[in-house]
Amino acid sequence: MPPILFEIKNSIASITLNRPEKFNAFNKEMALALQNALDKCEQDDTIRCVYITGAGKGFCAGQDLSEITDPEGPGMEKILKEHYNPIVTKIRNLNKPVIAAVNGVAAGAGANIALCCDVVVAAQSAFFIQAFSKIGLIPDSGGTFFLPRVIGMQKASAFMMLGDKISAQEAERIGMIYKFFPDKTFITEVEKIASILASMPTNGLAYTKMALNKSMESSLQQQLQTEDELQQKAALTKDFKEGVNAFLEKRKAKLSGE
Ligand code: LHQ
Repeated sequence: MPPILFEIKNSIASITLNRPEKFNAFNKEMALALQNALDKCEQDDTIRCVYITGAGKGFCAGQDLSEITDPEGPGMEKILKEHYNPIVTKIRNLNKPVIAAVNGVAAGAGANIALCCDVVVAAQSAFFIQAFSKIGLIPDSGGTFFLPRVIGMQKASAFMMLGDKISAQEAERIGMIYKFFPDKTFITEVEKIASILASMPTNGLAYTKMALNKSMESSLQQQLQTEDELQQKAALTKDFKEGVNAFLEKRKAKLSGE
């Protein structure tokens, strides 16, 4: 069974983590295959939105713990450097929106990879766990960067220390995710959001993402400068011209993503 399923339809790439018998826990093969799929998304200009989901009941249970004790395994010193850090970096640098479609449990690195995506949605029965503390590890995959910024230091540190199970409903309430949807309609709702994003000004969204990336570590003056630079670039896109003309001519804009 391939560790990742990859499909492109109507300008949307879907990436499915595919180790359902292990709740899609990451081993080396799956981590490298996900990196490869993200590279394809970056390189293929026909793709205008990406979503990541899980096969079967879970989204992703984090690191496959049996790989850690495997003498033939990659070894602790390589796992972050070569597996998770490049995944998080590729998602944040991808020049199109990435949706995390959390269909079931998201634990450990699985939770934090979901939380670094641009739009995080979850099925009602899904839940999130910062599972690291239970096995004596620290949260990784960008969790200590994103989670306190998204929900504040207090809840982030409590979740990370206690390893609470956070329901999709609670995650939406505290602003950890964008929305949750009933299980039955979940994939339809994900595809609706993906097709809206795929029909929007792709370059403009990429510049928005760059500005938000910088915002995490900038002063106000630096951020105003970044907005100025990126707005100049956005104003050079075909979609900006078309968007303004369509508004003035009172017609629907034909946005090509260019
Ligand atoms: C699993 C796993 C799993 C293997 C479920 N591995 N089989 C970075 C640096 C370097 C090293 C370490 O890691 C990291 C990053 C990390 O991600 S650390 C955190 C690793 N993840 C965890 O500690 C989560 C462990 N899993 C769980 O706590 C539970 O399985 C969850 C809450 C995900 C689901 O609970 P249940 O719904 O009760 O399902 P289950 O426990 O029965 O799991 C279903 C199957 O999946 C089961 O297999 P089996 O053959 O018994 O049916 C589990 O063994 C397997 N599985 N997670 N991480």
